[in-house]
Amino acid sequence: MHSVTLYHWEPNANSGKPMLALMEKGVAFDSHYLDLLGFDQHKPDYLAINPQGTIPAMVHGERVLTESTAIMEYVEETFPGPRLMPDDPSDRWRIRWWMKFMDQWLGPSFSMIGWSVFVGPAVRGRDPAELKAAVERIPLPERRVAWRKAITGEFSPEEMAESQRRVALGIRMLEQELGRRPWLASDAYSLADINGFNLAYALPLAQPALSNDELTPNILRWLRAIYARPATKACWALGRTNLVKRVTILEQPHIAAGQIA
Ligand SMILES: N[C@@H](CCC(=O)N[C@@H](CS)C(=O)NCC(=O)O)C(=O)O
Repeated sequence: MHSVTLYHWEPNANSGKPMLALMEKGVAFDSHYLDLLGFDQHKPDYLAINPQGTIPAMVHGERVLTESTAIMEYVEETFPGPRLMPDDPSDRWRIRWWMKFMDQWLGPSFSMIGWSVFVGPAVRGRDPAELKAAVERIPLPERRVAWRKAITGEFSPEEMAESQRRVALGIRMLEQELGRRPWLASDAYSLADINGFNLAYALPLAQPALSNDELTPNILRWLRAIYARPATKACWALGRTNLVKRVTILEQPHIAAGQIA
């Protein structure tokens, strides 16, 4: 039994951020896997920890922490191990700039596409009455709306087009920024890279027309460098679904434009 327990789903998006930060720092933790597709996050045991019913949450001693990026910063500041935030104020600003951009603007668009192509189809075939009851138990109204749309496939063409526009713009911005330095926001590996990898690890598979070795060589170099890190390998090994197995696309030495993986 460790002093840290992390409640998480797959090493993906918000769950993967504190998972990977803990592993990079070498912090031992009890892993409590919640099956998001089985609605574990809305069950009373977990709501007692995070009443919002969203994942992840971390318990450190008596303290309960939520919000994945804020948890990563807590992990960085609380535990010894390799630094994931540099000292230089302008680097720290750039790291936080990118994390805010990804959390508030780009991430929700990736998420909408992911929910429409993965989460929705994964649960849609279940008993409708059971699904209706599960959705009614969701505490946050906005999450209830997201689940309803994923289940019924009712993301509107306008909102999907806006998400795709943001993803395309976000890819261009990432490619440009990664042409300036080895890592996303500073010369050393940082929380911004952990955040970005969780969003973009399957980019060449999810957006093959926009991201590949020919169009976005800097993004591909960056993703492969993060995937090669022992902490990333250990973290992704905890994945149980096909969603996170998509990371193995990064084992291909060259992903050509138009390649069907
Ligand atoms: N801002 C929160 C968002 C947490 C969140 O919405 N997590 C998603 C998974 S990536 C979730 O719990 N979805 C389950 C649900 O809505 O039922 C964070 O960064 O931790």
